[in-house]
Amino acid sequence: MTDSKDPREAKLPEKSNFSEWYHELLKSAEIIDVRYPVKGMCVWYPFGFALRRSVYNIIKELLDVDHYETQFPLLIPEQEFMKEAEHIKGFEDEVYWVTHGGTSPLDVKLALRPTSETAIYPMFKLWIRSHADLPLRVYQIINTFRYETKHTRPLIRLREITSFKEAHTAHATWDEAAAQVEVAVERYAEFYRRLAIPFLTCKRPSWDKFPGADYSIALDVIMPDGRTLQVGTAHLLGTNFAKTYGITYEDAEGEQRLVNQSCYGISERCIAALISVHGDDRGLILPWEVAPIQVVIVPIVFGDKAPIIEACRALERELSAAGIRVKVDEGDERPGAKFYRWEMRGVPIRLELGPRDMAKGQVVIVRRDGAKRAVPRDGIVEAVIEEGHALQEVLAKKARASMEEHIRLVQTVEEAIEQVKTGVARIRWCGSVDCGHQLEDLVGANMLGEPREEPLLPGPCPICNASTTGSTYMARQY
Ligand code: P5A
Ligand code: ZN
Repeated sequence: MTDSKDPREAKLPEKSNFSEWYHELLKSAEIIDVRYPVKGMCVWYPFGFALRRSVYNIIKELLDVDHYETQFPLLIPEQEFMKEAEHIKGFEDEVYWVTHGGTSPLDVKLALRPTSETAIYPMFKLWIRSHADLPLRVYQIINTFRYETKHTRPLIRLREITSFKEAHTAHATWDEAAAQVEVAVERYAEFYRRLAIPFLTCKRPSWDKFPGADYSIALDVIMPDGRTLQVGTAHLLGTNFAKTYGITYEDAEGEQRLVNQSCYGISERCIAALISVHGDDRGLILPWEVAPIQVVIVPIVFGDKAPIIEACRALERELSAAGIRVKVDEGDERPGAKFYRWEMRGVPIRLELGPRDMAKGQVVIVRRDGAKRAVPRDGIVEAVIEEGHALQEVLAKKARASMEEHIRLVQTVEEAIEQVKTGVARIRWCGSVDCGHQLEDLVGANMLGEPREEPLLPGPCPICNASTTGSTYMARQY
């Protein structure tokens, strides 16, 4: 699939060398091909796309309960795009414009959606008539385009976001829209729990909220180098867009009222987080639920090949019948080369079967984190599923421990400067915009916002000295 290069020759840098490890792994594990000749635009390898599919199936499953899936056009007419002032300010430098049809200039310039509020809300105006139409919840999984000027990175900062899952909702009241934001955060939390990825949840400071929102809640994952990756956001839009687009409903008393809205989004950054949080020096480690291949069977051949291969195929049939995504590697390479290849791709479980195992009526089961045991051939399906779920636990625990190691409560700006070199600092903050900006400047890191968990005892804001229980996370962000 890659160049004709033997995968054994591609040496994965150690994970402690995170950036190089990440880029090499995307290639060696066949997730993303970065050689497409447009900056910030990448190609999914089939294996990467299979992973994307299983990950996005979880999001769909979580949203399909009470959202409608839909699809809106990629192009947005200039006059619609230009209606909401805050929104335009936030996005105008990032928009690609279509200006021509063939050689003729277009009468109306068309924006390539950087996100779809301005495509969807004019239609919401047509769809929503009365309180009976509310709440309305839709989502789509589509590509969006942002002319990012910061350094682009595969899966992390793209100019074509290929897998933008955006949800948009409309409600009768502000409180209901705010409650929907909480529901969104909880669905995303569940999504990341299923990927065994721990995260921080913060309300972003006012200067970092989504353009056009009243407030924004973000989920951040701490990457192995201590920088954070924003892997999802939920925004309370209130009536800001409803006013601009005239989205009203008739209430029970026959009055026309503005709807209150929320929106929330996730991109392929969730795959970047999955790869980065769980992977090791040997490659990917994929949680059982999302691994495109869950089990690989490697025949250990001594002497007569045929009976071993036949036994491996029987094993494959049995596992496959139980709904497990399994594959026998019948290739001619030595087992070591096969181990290497499937470890790189993060296959959660490897089964080894040789003549000696057959004689003993057993199979050797090796989990991707290294745990190894022999199990009776008869109970193999149960054992495999048990180990698959055990791996999930191991990954979740390891990831949580690593996240906690990366967070430290600090008292002073100096300590914060030290801490953000390798992780996330939690520091007191009185909540004033002025102190916030000064903290960002002095520490040289971004403010993620107020942690939602346990508040602190009162102490001085490091900038203005006012006593406060308020605090914020600070980190260098991707
Ligand atoms: C919410 C969905 C929005 O666009 N409108 C509809 C709202 N929010 S957002 O925060 O701007 O984007 C949602 C999430 O998308 C990821 N993201 C990106 N991923 C890859 N490359 C990019 N250039 C990029 N920009 C944003 C982030 O995870 C963000 O939280
Ligand atoms: Zn202060």
